[in-house]
Amino acid sequence: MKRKLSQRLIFTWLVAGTALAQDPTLSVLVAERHGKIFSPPTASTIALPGDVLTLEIRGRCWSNGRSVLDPFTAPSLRGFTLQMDLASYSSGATGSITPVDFAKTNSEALCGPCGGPPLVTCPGNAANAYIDSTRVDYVFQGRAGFAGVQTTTCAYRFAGALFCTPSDCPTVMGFCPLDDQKYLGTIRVQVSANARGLFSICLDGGRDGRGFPLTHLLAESPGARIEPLRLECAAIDVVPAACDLSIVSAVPANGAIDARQPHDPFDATPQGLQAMEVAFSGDVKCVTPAHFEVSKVGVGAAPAVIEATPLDRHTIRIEFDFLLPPKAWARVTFNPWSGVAKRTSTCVGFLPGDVSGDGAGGSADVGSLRACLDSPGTCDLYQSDTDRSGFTTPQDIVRLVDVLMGANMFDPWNEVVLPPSPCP
Ligand SMILES: [Ca+2]
Ligand SMILES: [Ca+2]
Repeated sequence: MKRKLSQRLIFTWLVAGTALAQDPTLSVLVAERHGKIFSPPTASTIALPGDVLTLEIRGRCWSNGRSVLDPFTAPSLRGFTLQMDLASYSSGATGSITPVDFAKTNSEALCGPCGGPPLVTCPGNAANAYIDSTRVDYVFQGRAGFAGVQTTTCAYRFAGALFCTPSDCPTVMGFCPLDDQKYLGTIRVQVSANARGLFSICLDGGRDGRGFPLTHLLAESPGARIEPLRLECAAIDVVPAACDLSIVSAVPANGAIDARQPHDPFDATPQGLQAMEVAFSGDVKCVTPAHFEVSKVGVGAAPAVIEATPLDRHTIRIEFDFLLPPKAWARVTFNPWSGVAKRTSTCVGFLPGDVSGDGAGGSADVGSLRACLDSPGTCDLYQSDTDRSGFTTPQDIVRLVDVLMGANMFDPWNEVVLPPSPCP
């Protein structure tokens, strides 16, 4: 192993000084997204539901399994067969990224089940998967050959071959490292409306029923496969559609501290906020749970927003996947996906006993609760309804003292403090 490495290093130094050991590589790259052209194409991008992306298959470093491309002995490339990995179309969290018009052109009714032989009624999808052999960077550009795409199977298959004899086949078809990629094919895909998460769109590295690799390169002598191959996928992170709103207010209000009991006196089952209302600067119909991010200052994990239900034109009720934990701030951020600068947040804290909302529980809060009782309507329930009965009554004063002193099953919350609110 050591000797092999030193041979590589010497050879690398002799050939180019910068060449890196690399297997022949086929990549799926994003060349265009929603009208934005990437030059050069990129290995990763974000996309919105409904986006149409142009993907290109490119190759580099034909070296017949040699660790470094040798321009004197590298085989010429005689042909290629590439097959898209059908499973990668649904590799995100939900939804799919499929060839444009996939449902119309490759429906089971027209084409038969995926994996089976295509029916004669299958129209295929030549408009959205093709090889442009006139491109100057096409791997066989300017040479007599064949280029075609079979789209009547669900996993589209690209193929190219040169009409040449070993003596006049091109001898060197690419250099390492990355600066001489050759184009092999194009596929246009569409992100489904319900797609979310990170998709990895790939060529199929598997083998057919006879053990033949579904994606392979052929060297000059027919049937001589160039192996091993490296397959690189396009990473497409599907985020929610842009929703250009900002948070205007919330219930509980930004900076509010829930002062109620964290559980019943004789039952440790946690109690707390699992929902809040958020008002926005505009119509909330574009808001989804995926637009919210929750971070937390204090103990325990941060919850996630799992429901977003419009209450009226401007207000959403959001629900968390678990109760906001005590002795912590939860920062709820709305991400409109139209620029980091446009994010807005609201924070809510949970400190049992802190009726005054100053971030510390103590005997002064008993006085605050008395003031709430003396002047009905001046305090919110999250401050004054210590026992979570739905009303503020003298019983809440008794419960507040229990919470602060640590009576029954309560931890003592007297003199517990919260850090400052993470929201401005
Ligand atoms: Ca207080
Ligand atoms: Ca009460």
